[in-house]
Amino acid sequence: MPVEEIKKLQDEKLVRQVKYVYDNVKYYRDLMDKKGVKPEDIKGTEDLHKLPFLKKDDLREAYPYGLLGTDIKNCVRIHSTSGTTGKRVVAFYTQHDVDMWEDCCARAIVAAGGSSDDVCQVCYGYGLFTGGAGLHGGSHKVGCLTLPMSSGNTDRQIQFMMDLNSTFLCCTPSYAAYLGESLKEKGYKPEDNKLRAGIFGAEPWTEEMRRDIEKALGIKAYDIYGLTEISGPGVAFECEEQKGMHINEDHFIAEIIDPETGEPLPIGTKGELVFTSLDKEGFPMLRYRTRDICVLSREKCSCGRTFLKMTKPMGRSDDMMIIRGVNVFPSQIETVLLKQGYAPNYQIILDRVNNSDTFDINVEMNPDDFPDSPKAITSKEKKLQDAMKAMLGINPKIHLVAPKTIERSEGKAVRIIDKRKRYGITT
Ligand code: DLL
Repeated sequence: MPVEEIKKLQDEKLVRQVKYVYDNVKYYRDLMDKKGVKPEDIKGTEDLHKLPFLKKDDLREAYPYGLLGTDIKNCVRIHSTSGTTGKRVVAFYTQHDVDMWEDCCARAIVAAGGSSDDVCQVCYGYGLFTGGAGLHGGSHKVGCLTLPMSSGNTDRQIQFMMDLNSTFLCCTPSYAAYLGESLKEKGYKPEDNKLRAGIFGAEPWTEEMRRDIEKALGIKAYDIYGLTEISGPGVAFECEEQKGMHINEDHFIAEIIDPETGEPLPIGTKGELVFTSLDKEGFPMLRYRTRDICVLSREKCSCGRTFLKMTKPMGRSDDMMIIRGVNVFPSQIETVLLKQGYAPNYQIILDRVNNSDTFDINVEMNPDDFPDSPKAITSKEKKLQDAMKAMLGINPKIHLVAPKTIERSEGKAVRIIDKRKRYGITT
């Protein structure tokens, strides 16, 4: 579609969607009223900046139903991702929303060269996480033979990949790298598998990692971006050019803002990505601040697609970490520590070993609750680890350390030591 037509479509959809949200979502109507904006003030995309932002904190405040755009009986699905504290983000989908989302994922598969001739192995997690369901739905829409593997069980992944001749692989880039290593360990060469392409996202990865994965698996590796609040994977996807991801602009408007001031920035400037969903019914987000930092570009793409492109996220404007594909906030860790009777004196150490993230948390013991035997310490560590697993969904290694041994900083506490930075991983 020519860019002018995309703009016209967005203008029309935006006007309709703002009215829909104003009429149906009291929480957002209150935000608009507070800012003195009425639906009639929004005549097209040039008026977008007049609308208030939505942030992760709003989602927590409105949890669980406060941002629903329609009666709950019209919704057919939920998915969920981490919140900043105990409350997770819960997103609702009508059948129309699921269809639109699956179309977006289907586009990603087609852009990577997929068709109904392909066997698509989906090893993103199935469940509350959007990765499995999204790529699964997209794969069906394309007509691929879909292998709903979910994550883990590497031996079975490899057996099915080889026996059922998988041609497409959908998983996190770190799991793709791990599969590559595991295949090698089992004595397979890259040319022994039938894989042609992989669609990898949900966590930051680098061009070096892309080359490694392509070499190890003998495939083309494509990036895919998305977030639960806006639907899930497929908000943006890479094409054959493998240089930036096309944003599905018929469904989402992308803006870049200054993360400090909230002011919109021109295309080509680095800043925080903000999305407006144009036709979602269940969980319609207007000007949702993703906290992902990137650059947008309208340069002509050799694939012929006219959709705006985004670079890989280059970092975040908040303290969210992505560990083994799972979003983790330090505030969640603090919530657990306080509930378990610890002071919030802790340090998170992240590293990457054999393409897999390691996640350690050093926690200071309380001076008045100092276990006197190694066995008692181990048992306390285990208890804390279980509580962390319940909150975060992944297992950190807990190390209880003596009181006052974690270095105090004069300014902001240094809570996160991310050694993955040396591999270019920025969140
Ligand atoms: O991670 C959706 C997804 C699933 C995307 C499968 C791609 C593939 P959330 O759990 O809500 O949703 O996490 C969203 O993950 O704001 C980014 O910070 C990060 N992220 C997602 N895709 C990429 C990517 C899914 N390709 C958050 N590169 C987003 C870097 C990514 N970071």
